[in-house]
Amino acid sequence: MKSYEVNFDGLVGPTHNYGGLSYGNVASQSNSQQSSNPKEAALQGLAKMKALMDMGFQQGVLAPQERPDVAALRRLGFAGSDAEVIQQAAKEAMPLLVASCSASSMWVANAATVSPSADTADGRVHFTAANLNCKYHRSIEHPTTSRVLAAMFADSKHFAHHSALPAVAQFGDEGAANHTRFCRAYGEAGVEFFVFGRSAFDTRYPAPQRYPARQTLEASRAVARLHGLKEEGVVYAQQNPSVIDQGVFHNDVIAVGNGEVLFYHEDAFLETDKMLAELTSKLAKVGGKFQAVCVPRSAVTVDDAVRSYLFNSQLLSRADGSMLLIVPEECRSNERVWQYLQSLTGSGGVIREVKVFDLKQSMQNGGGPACLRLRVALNETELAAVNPGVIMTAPLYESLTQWVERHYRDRMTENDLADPQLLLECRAALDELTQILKLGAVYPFQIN
Ligand code: SUG
Repeated sequence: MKSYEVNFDGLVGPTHNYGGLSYGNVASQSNSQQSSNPKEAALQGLAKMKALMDMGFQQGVLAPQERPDVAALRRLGFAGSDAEVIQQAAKEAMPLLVASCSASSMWVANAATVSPSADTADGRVHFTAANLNCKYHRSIEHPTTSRVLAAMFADSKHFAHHSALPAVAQFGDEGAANHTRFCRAYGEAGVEFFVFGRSAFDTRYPAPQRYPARQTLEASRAVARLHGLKEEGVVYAQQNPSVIDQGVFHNDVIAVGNGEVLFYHEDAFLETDKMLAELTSKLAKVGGKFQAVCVPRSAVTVDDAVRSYLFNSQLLSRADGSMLLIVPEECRSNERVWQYLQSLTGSGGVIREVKVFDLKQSMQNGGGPACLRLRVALNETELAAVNPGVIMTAPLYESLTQWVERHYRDRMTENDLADPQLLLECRAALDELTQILKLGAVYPFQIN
């Protein structure tokens, strides 16, 4: 049976703004308070989805969330009408209003961890929503994420959904940003690679000193258990704490894998040789030939990687077996990175082509091409069971583009977030979106 990797991209929500909310994420911190352009952000994301679809890849779309999250503000004690809740928060606790307005759900690599049916004990595709509990503004995403995923992958014969892990730092889980899967073909059993930043219970593991390690080993193990993965089909590795301290807040900022290939920076992991040997032998047991493409620090420094997001690229398999790298514009403007990419594609290795996309609006908050997509490997039958409303087509691209043009503002600052009118605009837009994507009622304002 045919199988595919389907990339579901997060549609940027109408409140996209630079809130400076993510300590440890250099771009988020350094662009704090700048004015943003939600319309441009959404159109940049849609252009990438359309381009990948036009190249023949399977592409889907994941809806944004209801923001401002008035219900979350009410849980923090703000009361009155919706407008009063927003105004009171703006007056008394602006950072909380900003957090409740974040469009951070666009980075759907953090929405969930997904295990394809070929790896799981019950032969279904498993999803665990990420609790994202390291940052308040992200910790409020998972209830809606779960409803949206359930509306997209509704058929329980093929799809199993797990709610987020316990909402404590010891089970900090950031989803697919710290998870990659190696395989010979998407429909065959593979090796799932979980990368953690620290252990919550075992003090023998080192931890970063400056910035938080968002993913714990215990969370990764829990997800593997929930999904029914076999020990011989899983590899755990620890992120090098020193790269976390240099701004690598997720592993997908320093490594990306696809098929039999891991593309990574020399400094990305601890005990790299042991990890590579385990990946090689476990992939060999399912008939695959693991291939490591290591970028030496002499060619690209960790700082270059963090600034350019070279590794936050999408590594895609082409029909002839070679691979294509989708990188952000920032890679082209970094001379060393661009030079490295030229030598990589010219070297006769598996990665043959690089395509550049302008995703500046998202990049300025630390989200590159790979952050914007959730990969779901599906066989033909499973793909046919996905809600067809969320699969990208030329007409869907047209209607989403027009929807953005109709509803989005082209400038957003803190003052705009304090405007109660924004809430009404967003709800009107999202209500229409759920009809376009045929999701049913998924937002708090639609179900309460
Ligand atoms: O969690 N930025 C996100 C970026 C997530 C990128 N995702 C992956 N690497 N997969 C984060 O730090 C910034 C929001 C703000 O500051 O307004 C933010 O949440």
